[in-house]
Amino acid sequence: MIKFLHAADLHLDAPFSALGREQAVLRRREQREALHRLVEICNAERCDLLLLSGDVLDSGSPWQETVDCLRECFAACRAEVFLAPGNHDPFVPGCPYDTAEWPDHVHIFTRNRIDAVPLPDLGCVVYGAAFAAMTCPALLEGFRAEDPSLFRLMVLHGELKSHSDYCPISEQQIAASGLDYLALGHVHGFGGVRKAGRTTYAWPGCLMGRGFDETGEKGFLLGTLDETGCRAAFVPLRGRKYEILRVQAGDDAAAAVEAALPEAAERDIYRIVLEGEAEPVDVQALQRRFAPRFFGLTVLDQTVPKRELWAAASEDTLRGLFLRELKQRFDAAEDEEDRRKLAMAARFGLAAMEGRDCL
Ligand SMILES: [Mn+2]
Repeated sequence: MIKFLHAADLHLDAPFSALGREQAVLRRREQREALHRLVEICNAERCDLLLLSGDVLDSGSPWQETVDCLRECFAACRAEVFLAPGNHDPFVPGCPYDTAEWPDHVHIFTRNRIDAVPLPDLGCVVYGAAFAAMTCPALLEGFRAEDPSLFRLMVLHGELKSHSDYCPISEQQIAASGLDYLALGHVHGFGGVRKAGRTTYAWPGCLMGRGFDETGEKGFLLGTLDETGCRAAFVPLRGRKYEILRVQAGDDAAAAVEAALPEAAERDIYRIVLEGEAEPVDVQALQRRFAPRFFGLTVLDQTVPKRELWAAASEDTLRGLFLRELKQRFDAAEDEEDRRKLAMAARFGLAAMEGRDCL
């Protein structure tokens, strides 16, 4: 049996430009820590292979301490390490993959054609290729792994599209590949463990969120390969998350936010979007009040001014007639609860007549 850990799109040394300078420095350090954790897990799980499907570095000119960290982590990894450079970290002369010294059990693909690294002791062969520039042609086209006596894996950066500058891949190519497992990178959201023909394939998504287009839990895949087939499952890394929280601001935005706050978000980076018809919102005050509850917080005001509910009651229209009818009942209502229901009926009715969402 072969056991593998598959991760991609670490984007080490990403600029994190949406955060302040100190927080961006901290986030970059956390990225390196995430790499350490990944290798610790790989060792603890006794994986045979660490498969890294590109964009491990965010650019071709990372900080030296990041290259050192990568080398140390790889040196500490007891699995055979395979790295297929992607569009952010293509293998070009002079890049860190080219110039740094890597331990013998680290295999970095260097060409934009598929190469094979047989590992007879493990009974497997690992194929892979590199982006040799920011773009890459369709490398899987026409590929077929032939040796039935070995488990066949591939590490590749690319996307499932018919036309793309980023190594376009089709399900037909995957099904015809003869591979047992195809470890892909480039797509930043985990899209499930999939199958084409008898080949299992997956994008684990990026290892850490870097912005509000990368929300939710991030992680990697742990998998096994044996005579009965390939099994793989997503494992969250439990790093900081990016989340977007939408709140109906209403009459008291602070109270509405308070009520909508998640249990524990001190580690996470949130965007709170205030919505709906509301009293004017003091964004600065909300920002000051709630910022300490998060690692990072941005409050956005997307509310619309509250309408005077009965303003159109005097109109000689269906809307006017509807509002006059409800207003009479509202004025005659005995208690607050009835008045609340009648006001809500008026809001819903107005929204329906004007083709708006009711909130
Ligand atoms: Mn990427």
